[in-house]
Amino acid sequence: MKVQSVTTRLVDVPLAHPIGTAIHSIRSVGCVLVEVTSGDGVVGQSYIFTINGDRLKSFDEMVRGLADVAVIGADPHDTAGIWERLWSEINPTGHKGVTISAMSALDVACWDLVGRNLGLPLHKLWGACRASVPTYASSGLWLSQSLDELVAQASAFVESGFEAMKVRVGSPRLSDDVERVRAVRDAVGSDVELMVDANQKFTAKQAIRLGRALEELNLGWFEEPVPAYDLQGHARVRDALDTPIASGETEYTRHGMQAMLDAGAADVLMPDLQRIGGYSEFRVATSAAAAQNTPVSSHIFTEHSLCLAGSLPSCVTVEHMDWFAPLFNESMELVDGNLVIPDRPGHGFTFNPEAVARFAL
Ligand code: SMN
Ligand code: MG
Repeated sequence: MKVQSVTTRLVDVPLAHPIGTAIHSIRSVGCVLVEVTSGDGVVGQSYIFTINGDRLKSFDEMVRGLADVAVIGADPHDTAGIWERLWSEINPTGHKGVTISAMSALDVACWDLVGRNLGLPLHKLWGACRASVPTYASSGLWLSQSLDELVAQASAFVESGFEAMKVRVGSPRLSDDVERVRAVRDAVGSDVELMVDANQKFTAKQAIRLGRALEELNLGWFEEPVPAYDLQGHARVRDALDTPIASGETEYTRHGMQAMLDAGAADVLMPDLQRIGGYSEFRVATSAAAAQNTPVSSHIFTEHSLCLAGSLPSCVTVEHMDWFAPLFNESMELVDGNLVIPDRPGHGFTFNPEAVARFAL
């Protein structure tokens, strides 16, 4: 089997409401949708995105350029060979950023094609370990929301079946963050798992101070307390608190994850499918983390991360983000606070042509 074509389409999917974290203002997610088609007409799909569609064309250009180098004409089952060829190709440009995102898109689409060609869900192809995975609500509880909005949304998440959720912190005043997280804890009760995400806002000292003030609220984790590059700062915060530290969404490839492991930066690593380098590299990085008894939790890309969670025992939870759901024919299924790993071939999600046309750029 050979890949005959790789096509891309650009879309911009608006969020229901503009939202803000400590470092982002997000109105929409601009996506490069990628379709890899074999000579006999089997298709694999993937996407990568930029916030508000900023500089999306550079991602498109990189996907198409790298597809020419190593995917068109290749056997799509040769995912490891394609990955190695591209890793070598991007050496002069760099092993982080747009290059890796484009490699991720190609890797995920090739794997989807392989699964669909064999008629197997990817978690079964890789060796399944579970039929569903714990998740936490993440499409909400933003820093840009008022206290009343936070409380209402937290209650709505519980009503819709979530048993865990994440609150963004990073307010200018520490006391405001504490008040906001406490209000959510009071609204949902002690049985719901609560996490916080500072999106790299703090210095290590500030993060320790906030982490201590939040310790009594029994958080599942404190995410990205300090800038992503500050691995020593992560480790200092981690040593100072009982609350687990989660981080890694901003890191690239096995090498980024290994640096975090070496620094003792986090209790939970959070590979992001686009930044880690696709399914192949996500699986490598997760194995390295598991060897150091460090679990992972996938960052956004919920639909496309379910097959990973279904085949990686050390993936303890997946982040539930609904931003990309309008693009797909299939919906994610929440049962008893867990997301069902789809038993459809490939990753199990296909682009809805009407939605793609509606959001086309
Ligand atoms: C986040 C996700 C996606 C875009 C911006 C911020 C956040 C998270 O850090 O982990 O959900
Ligand atoms: Mg985060």
